[in-house]
Parts: sequence; structure tokens; C-alpha cells
Amino acid sequence: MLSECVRSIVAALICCAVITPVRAATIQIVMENLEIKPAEASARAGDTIEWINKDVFAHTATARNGDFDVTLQPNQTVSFVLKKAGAVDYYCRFHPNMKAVLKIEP
Ligand SMILES: [Cu+2]
Repeated sequence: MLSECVRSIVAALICCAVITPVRAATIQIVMENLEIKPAEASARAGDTIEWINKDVFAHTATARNGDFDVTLQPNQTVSFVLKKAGAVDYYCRFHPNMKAVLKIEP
């Protein structure tokens, strides 16, 4: 009788785990030696991007479509929550050769 009960609780827990929606993720993107790594990152709307500046000078993550313009001081980490889907090209305003793309799925 007791094991029957335990079994149904376990079944209910497994069931809940399966139907729980995917949690938003945090994606880390490093800026180091004038490079953005990875240069191409995939994410979903609702995910958080964490840009980590490991250089001793400031960088920006500036979206060409105007969706974001984040300034990172030396050794600073800045988080940004993605709101819209789409492929967003971004670059550093101080070093325009630093380029990357975020592929954001809905
Ligand atoms: Cu820069």
C-alpha cells in the first residue's frame, strides 16, 4: 500500500519534470585581445547574454539594428536580457573590427 503511494508520487514528479518549460539560459560571450568569442552565438528570446570584457580597455556591444548598445569597462561583465528574436549583428564602437552575430530564436 505504502509503496503504491510512493510510486504514484514518483510518477507525478517525473511527469512534472517533463512538462516544466525550458528555463531561460545565460550565455557568456568573452571579449579578449580585441576579439569577441564566440563570434557567432545562438540564443532564445528571454535568455541573458553576459558579455565579459577581459581586456584592459573598454569595449561596446553595439547592435547594428539598435536593439542594444552595451558599454563594458575594462574587466567588467554586463548582462542583457534578449527580448526579440532575429539575427543581430553587433560590433564594438571603439574597435569596429570586433564583430559578432547573435542568432536569437523565438
Ligand atoms: Cu572594443
